[in-house]
Amino acid sequence: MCIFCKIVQGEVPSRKVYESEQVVAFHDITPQAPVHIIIIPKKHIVTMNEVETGTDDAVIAELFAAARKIAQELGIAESGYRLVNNCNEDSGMEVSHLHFHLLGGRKLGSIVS
Ligand code: IU
Repeated sequence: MCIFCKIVQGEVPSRKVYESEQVVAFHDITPQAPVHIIIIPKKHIVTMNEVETGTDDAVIAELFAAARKIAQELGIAESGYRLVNNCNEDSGMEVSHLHFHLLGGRKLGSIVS
């Protein structure tokens, strides 16, 4: 089982900020900004490439809805934030379970490096 699936199952501890039937969000263990939240589907989808149009539409929509809600709750909706998805090797993806990084709480630098 992958590390994020273990977080979903509660086998690995995490600081959750959001949970529903299909989605979990938690504080990143190595935050890159004052707010750094990881938002994931509970279903093990490996990357964006494996998202199935139709089947996964509802869960993908909920990932975005969760990001909006968390941004509001953590007070970064108006100041601004970035939602990042890494896919495969060139992006630097480390955990092979679809996830979005919600980053904010400071002025963010270049989107690429
Ligand atoms: P990436 O997009 O796969 O590179 O990002 C994975 C992120 O997951 C990274 O920022 C890690 O710090 C974070 N993370 C975590 O929050 N908890 C964990 O147990 C593990 C990674 I492993």
